[in-house]
Amino acid sequence: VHNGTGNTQYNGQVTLGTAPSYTLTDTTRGNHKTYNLNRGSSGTGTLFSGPDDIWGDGTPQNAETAGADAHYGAAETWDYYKNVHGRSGIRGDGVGAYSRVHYGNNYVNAFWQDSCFCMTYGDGSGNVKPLTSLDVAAHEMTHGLTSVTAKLVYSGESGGLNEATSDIFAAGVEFYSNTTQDPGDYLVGEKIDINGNGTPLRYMDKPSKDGSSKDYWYSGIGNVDVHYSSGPANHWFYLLSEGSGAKTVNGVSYDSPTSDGLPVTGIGRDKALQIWFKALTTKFTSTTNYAAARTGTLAVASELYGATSPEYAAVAHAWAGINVGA
Ligand code: ASN
Ligand code: ZN
Repeated sequence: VHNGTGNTQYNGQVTLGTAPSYTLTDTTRGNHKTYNLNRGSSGTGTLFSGPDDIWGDGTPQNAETAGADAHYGAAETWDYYKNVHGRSGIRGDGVGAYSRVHYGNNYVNAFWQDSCFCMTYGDGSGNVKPLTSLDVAAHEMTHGLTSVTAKLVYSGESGGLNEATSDIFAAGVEFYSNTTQDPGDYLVGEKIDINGNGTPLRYMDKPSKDGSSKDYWYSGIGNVDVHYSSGPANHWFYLLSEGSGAKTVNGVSYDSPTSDGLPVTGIGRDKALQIWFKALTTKFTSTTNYAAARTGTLAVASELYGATSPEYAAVAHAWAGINVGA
């Protein structure tokens, strides 16, 4: 075991797993490694290595900085799943994945691939920052989790639920990590300035604030891009966690509506995350749609808290609030 110092762009100074002397290899988290593609777009490039065990300087001009952020994001996501949900690694087998940074030129995205069991980050372009923020890392790594558990097909309603799963646990990881530089929130990608005006990529309290995502389920929602059909499920998670109406959390103001105008009382984020995790890993299948997600989460709420519990009622009310079910 060896730990070095990362000077990240998004989370300040952090501790990174850096064994053996010295590479970005996290021996306490399944040997998760972080590679430098150096603008390439295939293979692994080179494993980050260096003589001083100090990684990056907090600026994107230093090539190690993105490596430090990605390595940290993978570590926090690993710790979240292990400590909050009792799952060791994406497959639950204690084995790490790997990360690749500096993918291509001016690439404004990040992605997970089942084929390499790895995640990859672009550097952004113009004023768009590197895609290595914590919530983006957790989002991508969670695609790995979904693909080895529910295997939600990445199109139609199941695709929207797949995307929402990544956004939901991205929020979970960000609240778990909760650094002063990047406190937990119900926004996705707020650090990378992908729109160039300081707004996040997605909002969970009222998804339509991004201009494209849907707030509520409707019969044709399976026809929109999965990053927009995720909206109702993200909204469900927010309603279940925090309840409807206006609320400020960690300094961010939210105002969450419901499709029927009826109020929803939240049960807290921790319970909402437990419910979604158990539904994902024990109820959902590749073809789960919104109606089936409602059924699955209600079954989980019944198992965890009982069918007459306030938690069960809140799950039902949150689904009703996004126009799913009775
Ligand atoms: N960053 C995107 C995502 O994880 C890449 C994609 O469209 N799959 O959703
Ligand atoms: Zn995604």
